Amino acid sequence: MPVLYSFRRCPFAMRARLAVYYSKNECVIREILLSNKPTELVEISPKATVPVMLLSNGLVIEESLEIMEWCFKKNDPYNFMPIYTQHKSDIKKIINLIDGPFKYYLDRYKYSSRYVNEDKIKNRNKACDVLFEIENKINDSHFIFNNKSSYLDLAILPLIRQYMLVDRDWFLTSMPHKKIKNWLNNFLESNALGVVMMKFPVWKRGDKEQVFPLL
Ligand SMILES: N[C@@H](CCC(=O)N[C@@H](CS)C(=O)NCC(=O)O)C(=O)O
Repeated sequence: MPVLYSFRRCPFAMRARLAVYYSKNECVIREILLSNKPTELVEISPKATVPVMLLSNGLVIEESLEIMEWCFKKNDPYNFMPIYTQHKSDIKKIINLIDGPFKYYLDRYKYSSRYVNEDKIKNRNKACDVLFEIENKINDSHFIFNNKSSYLDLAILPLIRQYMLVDRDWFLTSMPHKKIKNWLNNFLESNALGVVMMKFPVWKRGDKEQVFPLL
């Protein structure tokens, strides 16, 4: 079984866990602390960000989007890949908006105390402007492509969820993008989110391996 190094709250690690879940694959999950990374992780991936997936043939995948692709190439019971392949350049553009400018403003909003010269609310509003571009793409079925979750949902909703969590009241009452709210809400209410947010103890060498997902 592949081994997934993960950190529960990390939106990129959530991508990987969602992909394992939606592809009906299985892996061994090793929950880590970013403040105390296990040497086993650093040895296979010196950049040591999570998620990292170690395949049974020894190959190491160090980027969340690549882990997603690996999962769905192996198994794709919900047919995510055909839509992904068909709209690849649009999907990549949206993901780049989220991983680039949106994440930049999100960090300065969420961790405003770490950025002394940055204004929290200004950054919240800038991130909101980025979301406006996505709001316009959501269709009447509350999704971007077709009428069901897609690869794109798994890739970006974990980061939009993080944005919501900084100030849930503001998001629910004053965030202007109504379609984004509905779209996020579908995700928040999904079984998938419950499964991927299950808590596991921090892994250390010698522990019994934990299979993921636990259904
Ligand atoms: N581009 C990477 C980003 C992963 C990332 O930045 N993960 C964060 C946690 S959310 C991390 O591991 N940071 C390293 C650290 O805090 O030491 C991916 O998509 O996998």
